[in-house]
Amino acid sequence: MAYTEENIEKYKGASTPGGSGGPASQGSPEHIVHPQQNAHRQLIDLSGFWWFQLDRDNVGEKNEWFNGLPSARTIAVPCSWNDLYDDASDYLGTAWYLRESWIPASWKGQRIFAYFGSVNYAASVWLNGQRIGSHEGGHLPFAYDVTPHVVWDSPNVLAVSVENIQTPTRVPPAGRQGGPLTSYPATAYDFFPYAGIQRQVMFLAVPAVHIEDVTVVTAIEGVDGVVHVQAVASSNWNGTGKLRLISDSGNLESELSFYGGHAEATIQVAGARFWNPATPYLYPLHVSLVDGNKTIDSYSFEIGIRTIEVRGDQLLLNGQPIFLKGFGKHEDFPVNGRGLNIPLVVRDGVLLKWVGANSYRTSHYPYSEEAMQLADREGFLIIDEIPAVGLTFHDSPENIQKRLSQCVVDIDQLITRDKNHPSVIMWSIANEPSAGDPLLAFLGHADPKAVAAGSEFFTKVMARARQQDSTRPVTLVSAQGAPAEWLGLADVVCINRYYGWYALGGQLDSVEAVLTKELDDLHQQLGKPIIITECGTDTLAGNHSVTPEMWTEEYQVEFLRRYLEVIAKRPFMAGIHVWNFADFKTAQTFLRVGGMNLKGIFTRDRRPKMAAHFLRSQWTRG
Ligand code: GCB
Repeated sequence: MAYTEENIEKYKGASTPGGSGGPASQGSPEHIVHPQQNAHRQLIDLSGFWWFQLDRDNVGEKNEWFNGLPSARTIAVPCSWNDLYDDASDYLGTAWYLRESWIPASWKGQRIFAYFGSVNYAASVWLNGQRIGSHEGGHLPFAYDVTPHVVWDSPNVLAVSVENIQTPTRVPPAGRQGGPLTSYPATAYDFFPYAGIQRQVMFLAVPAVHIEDVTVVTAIEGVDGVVHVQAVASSNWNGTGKLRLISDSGNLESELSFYGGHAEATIQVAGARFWNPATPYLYPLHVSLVDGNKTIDSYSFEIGIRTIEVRGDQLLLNGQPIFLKGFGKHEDFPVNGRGLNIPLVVRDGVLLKWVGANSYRTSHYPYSEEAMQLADREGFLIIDEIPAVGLTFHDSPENIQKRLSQCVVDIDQLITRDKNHPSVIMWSIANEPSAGDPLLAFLGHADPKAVAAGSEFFTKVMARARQQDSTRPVTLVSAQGAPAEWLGLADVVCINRYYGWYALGGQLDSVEAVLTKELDDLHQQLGKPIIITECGTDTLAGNHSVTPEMWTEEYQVEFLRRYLEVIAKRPFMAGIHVWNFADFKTAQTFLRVGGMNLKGIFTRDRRPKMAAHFLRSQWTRG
């Protein structure tokens, strides 16, 4: 069978297991594996200058700005718009992006996708004046099959309208409006609402019948590794394929027989090298589709053979207890904002190693795929989080239901994107939801109705996560005062604690007793591993005192010393993530000097505070 331009017609509208339906399913994104260039796949990276215009009056669509912007400025992609233009810095609304690109004639006969790594928050896409579709939710990739809309004799005009209004039905939801605690811009979370096309945009060409998805699950049998692979080919493909894993002792191969687009195979790796933070060994894996004796598509990536599980009150990596040393982080840097910053991904990896960390959480949204690839290579253990920060349960059931639907979409898309990364050891379905009024909930006065609504909500999202991936623990990161019902739903209990800062500020001598009691009670009650996923103090670099005082570098060190001491004595503690790896930008409030959260152990430009040296002394010992 030949896969020519004519044949593509046949596949239009074919229902495929990855949820795609070919160009007929216009409007809904299609699943596509992470873009790569090889003998069968091509890509055009559209990073660089685009045209840009704010649409304060929402007239762009009516005035067909998708064909050309009336008063365009230059913008960089990928990048957040906020730090580039002063009039866009606090902007919450719609903005338009547009650029032209030739698509080579050699791509005729293939399926062509427009791919977006992350657009925050809602995106609508036009190609050559045709509306292609819309996507909601920042931080996760989406792609459209644009094959029928491509033009070959002139440049293609790609336009994207991006909109980042904070509303109660989105994830994260809008924050408190009005009153002394309102931030500017008003958000429900403590990081800056950076927006725009924040990761790469690409045109991709893949064969008409192509590899649509691959899922790898690994197991350990004694000294051997077991690699189970499920592959999905588009268009309900019936045919054959090949699996090849490159090992020290040569290539390990297996045939794939596709039936209705599905195939699976298992490869045994004798005397395998298991992936772990000290030796993050990766095996190249090649998947291909074969028609007769011709390879029609191939896809390659690296895998790690490892297991992760919770047994009793222990978190086990490859059957051995593991302790997470690391941080909550942010994707945040001056000028780029939350835009993909590959040099920063590498530099942060170097600093994480330097300080002796083996782990971080993608607080409070999925990070770039480059960050995940680096974590695989460097051996970082990742708690991978959807953007569900600041969920509330005291508004209408309709609002709660809409947020639930978005969380389910987010967890599906996150697991689809990150399931093959050995570095990802846990899914986090939320950060600090509040059971009623956040301040009252923090003080332990939860609203019982909100607690019940939250339990129902989290049970559903967790069930979805476990259904999509039964190989990793699922967690929910809780604030101080969170109801025990919520903590009990997680496989690993993840708690954020600020004794010595938001509570008991300045009173470090009281921290040990309070923290000890709380951890021991929680352990007794739940019998699960516990991780402190946040603890920290705002610290102005260069601010010092003889005895530890709040905001000084000495205070940050002493605070961390107390936490490490309490945790070291408790074998059920599975880790500590200091808040935060680096100072980061947030909205303006009276709580945040210069619009910055200063809890970093590094400054925003990655200079170490005393606490970084202290942690290094603790985490690189023996
Ligand atoms: C938290 C939040 C985090 C904040 C942090 C803080 O509990 O999870 O997003 O940035 O506290 O510094 O207040």
